[in-house]
Formats: sequence, structure tokens, C-alpha cells
Amino acid sequence: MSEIFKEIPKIKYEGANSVNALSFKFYEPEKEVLGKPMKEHLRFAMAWWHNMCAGGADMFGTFTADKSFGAELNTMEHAYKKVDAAFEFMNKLSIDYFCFHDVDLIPEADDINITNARLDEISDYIKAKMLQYDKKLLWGTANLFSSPIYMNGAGSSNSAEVFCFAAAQIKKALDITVKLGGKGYVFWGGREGYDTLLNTDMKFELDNIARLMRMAVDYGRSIGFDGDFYIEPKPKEPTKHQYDYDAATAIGFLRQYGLDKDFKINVEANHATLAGHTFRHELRVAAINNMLGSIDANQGDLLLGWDTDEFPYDVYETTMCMYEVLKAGGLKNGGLNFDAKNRRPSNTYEDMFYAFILGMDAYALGLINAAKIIEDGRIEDFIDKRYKSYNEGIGSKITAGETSLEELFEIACKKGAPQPPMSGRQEQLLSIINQLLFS
Ligand code: XUL
Ligand code: CO
Repeated sequence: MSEIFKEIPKIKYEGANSVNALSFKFYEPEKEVLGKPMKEHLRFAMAWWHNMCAGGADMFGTFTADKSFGAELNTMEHAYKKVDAAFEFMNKLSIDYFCFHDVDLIPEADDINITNARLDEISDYIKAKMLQYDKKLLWGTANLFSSPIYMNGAGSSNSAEVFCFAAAQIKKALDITVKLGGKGYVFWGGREGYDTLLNTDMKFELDNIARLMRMAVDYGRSIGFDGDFYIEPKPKEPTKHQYDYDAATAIGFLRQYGLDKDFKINVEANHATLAGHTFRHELRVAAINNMLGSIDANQGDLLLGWDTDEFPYDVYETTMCMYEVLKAGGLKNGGLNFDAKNRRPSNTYEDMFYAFILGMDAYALGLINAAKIIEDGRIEDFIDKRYKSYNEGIGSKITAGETSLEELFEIACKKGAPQPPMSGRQEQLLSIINQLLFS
């Protein structure tokens, strides 16, 4: 098999002072941080759709990057070439995992039986490559948003026939996920939302989405899928109101429908900021509910305000992300999937490598910094101090559930108004973070 990225060598760690653009400056896969190799903390994944498929098309123009890999687009030959390219790419960048949608892998046929036969064929080839290169599947999913049949959603569609077709796609995507040993299955409800309530039965649509997810769980477990199902929240785009607005909304939905034991949250950085939250906030909400499953590691642009899916470079953000991940005890079945694409004018093969070097180094730095914050301990100590009134006296009775509104009434009336609480010290804490990041 001939090399596709011929000009690109295997990317190695060369240290912070290297001027070789095709090297890692901070990512050392085997280097231990807090007792675990970087690669195990980070579990980087390549997103098939952005890397092997997307060529930079946007609303105003067509492909700028050539992702044909020498084959005619939308043929099985092309599907095979994408597999060759993907494994060479992951191998050269030391990326251990990948993620896919069903239709990223093969050209979809008019007949679902032909599509499924193509999926069987290509997944045999992928499986062999995974063994050859020692690569793993982080998660699989079905694309239930691109085809015109999904214009009103999949589980939320007004058409029972569309619901049925979506179920068939999910079944097949689960089959392939299990065949390839994947430990995750994602639901990003691309068009599970609505644009106007004038034509929408919201309660019915939510019930139906839950029905579809329940069937997916039942089927997945019946074929031996022992990983996690994920909801990937997003507040808008493509629909105006997406049902999975943010982590809190998705968790409420999962609990309401009894799906919370099988599902976790796949938090995407760019979706968090679209929801008007920080990335950190979304990670924390998932973590405190024991539902921090996996991460789509990208970055948005606050000046643009749509889902730009940029490669992450903001080290402050990656630091805060990894701080949350470390505090949550790490990602078990999940990882950091670069759901990210090159900017449209960065249109060469080389740019694909620069993008991953940028993202992987940004997260390696984030991990190193987050470990420093934890080892330093001042931030956590301050938080403990801030709540210490609950460790004694009436505070400990409140947290133990051993008091009542009447008793608190009596105490408050006897004592009178309390002193205002201690300072939040926000600026001091921010300057500790800067000190740790830059010393
Ligand atoms: C879309 C998005 C998807 C999901 C998988 O915004 O993030 O690529 O990650 O369907
Ligand atoms: Co995503």
C-alpha cells in the first residue's frame, strides 16, 4: 500500500524549544502526569467526518481541500482510501482512537440494504487496520440529520416512517460499533428540535426521542455493548431550539425517561459556549451528576457565534477542561475527540497535521497546568475554607439534615443578622492560576 501523506514523517516530541513545525512541543505520550501517562489521560481521537471527509465547503463556496486521496469521490474505492488515509494519519500522529458516523465511512446508497452491505465490507477492512496499527474506536454514531428525510428530525420527526428508518440506521451503527469494539455510542440530535411551536407537539416529540433511545439501549445491551451511550448537548444550529440544549437539560431528560443509568454526556466545547456557558461549566454539571462521559475537544469563536469547530489552541480553556477531568477522576470509556476542522484556507495535507499538533499540544499543556493547580492545592484549599462554616455548629446540622426550618428560625431570631460572608477573592485566585501557568 502506497503512502498517502508522503511528505509527512512520524510526528515526534521534540520539546518546547524545537522550531520543527512537524513536531510536538508538549505532547509526550508516555510521560507520566500525576502517575499516569499523558496518552491515557487524554485518549485523543480523530473525527472521521472532519478529517477524512470535509473539504472546507461552506454556505458560500465549495471544497478547498482535496480529500479524494486519489480516488473518485463517493465510490467504495474512495471509502477504502479514506481508511488507508485515516490509519496512516493516526499512526503518524500517535492518535489512539477514532470516531465515525455511519455515512462518513461509505457512500450512502438509495437502497438501505446496499448501504448496510457497504458498511459490513468497510468495517471488515477497518477492523483489520485496527489490529495492524493498534488503534481503537472511541465511539460510533449514525448521521440522522443530513438526509432530507430528517428535515423534521429523527426521533422527533412527525413521520413514523422516518422514525422507523432512523431506528434502522441506529441498529446498524450499533452493530458496527460493537463489531469494532467501541465503548461509546453518541446521540447528537442534529435536528431533534423545532423552529416554531405553531407546528410542533413538544411533549410528543420528547417522548418519541426517549422511545428511540430506549430501543437503542435495549438492542445495544442485547448484542453485548457494555460501553456508554452519550447525549451530546447543543443549544441551537441547525434548529432554533434543540431539545438537548445543554448538559443540565439533557440530564433532566435522561432522568425523566429513566435513561440515566445507560447514558452519560459528551460535552463539546463549542456547544457549551453556544449555550452561553463556559466549557468548564458544562463539564462540571456533567461531572457532579456522575455523567461526564466524553469530550468533543474543539473551540468556537465568540465573535462569530456559530459552531465553527476550530482546533483548540486556547491553553487557558484546555487547562480548565483538564482540571475538571482530573477532579472528576478521568474519563473512563470516553476521550478527547477532535470534533474540529481546519479553517477553509488551510487546505493542504500538511495543514491537517498542523491542526492536530496544535490541538494535541494545547491539551498536553492543559493537562500539565491542571496537574500543577491540583498539586499546588491553593485553589482547592480556598474552596474548602469558603464553605467551612458547614463543618461545625449549625452548619453541620444543616448538611446532616438534622435541623428544621423552625429551629433555624429560632437561632436566627436569637442571634440576629449574620456578618456578610468572607470575600470571594476572585482576583487573587485568578492571579494564582496565572502564576502557575507561567512560572
Ligand atoms: C455537530 C457535532 C457532531 C457530533 C456527532 O455540531 O458536534 O459532529 O459530534 O454527530
Ligand atoms: Co461534536
